[in-house]
Amino acid sequence: MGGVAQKMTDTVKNAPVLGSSGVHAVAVLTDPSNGQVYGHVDFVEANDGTVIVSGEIKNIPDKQKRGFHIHEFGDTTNGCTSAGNYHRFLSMEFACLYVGAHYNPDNNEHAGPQDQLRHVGDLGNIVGGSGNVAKFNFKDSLIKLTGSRSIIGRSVVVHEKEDDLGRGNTADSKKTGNAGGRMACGVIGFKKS
Ligand SMILES: [Cu+2]
Ligand SMILES: [Zn+2]
Repeated sequence: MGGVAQKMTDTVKNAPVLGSSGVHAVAVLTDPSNGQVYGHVDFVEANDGTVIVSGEIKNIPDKQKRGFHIHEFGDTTNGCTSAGNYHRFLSMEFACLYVGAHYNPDNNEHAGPQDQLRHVGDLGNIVGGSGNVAKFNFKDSLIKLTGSRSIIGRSVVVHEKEDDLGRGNTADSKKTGNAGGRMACGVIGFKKS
């Protein structure tokens, strides 16, 4: 056996282990306003129902943390942001019109990924590493790629500051984690397996 058939066998052998749903998703993150922070995030549903989140984001300074969330909407009509000064002039409610606030189907307060009660979209922080690249690979048990709570069609946002995980003792801490503006975002779509 050789040629195409052999290649296909090799492809199957080397394929990642599919989860219960077999659904893979990806978000390609950019910042339409300056393009400095960019990268991609992959999502794979594992057999135990958790979702493996992996990827890399460029231009996150070494050892610095940046808020990392699933936001409610996948509408990047007006960028992420913060695009220019657009959102800085508007109240929080208006800023939520496009990619929206953190995905929060249970109406909980903002918290960290390890907390029992949190926004579903609260994935905490990513951390810059060597070459100012944030690389990550972790599991989350609240986000889903199938069913009524699927995150497909929503967006991933990287913020300008560290997410305080709801522990900042300010009103905003329990809403946004005081993570500041939005540096990059991308819509979560189906990925070819
Ligand atoms: Cu966010
Ligand atoms: Zn949140």
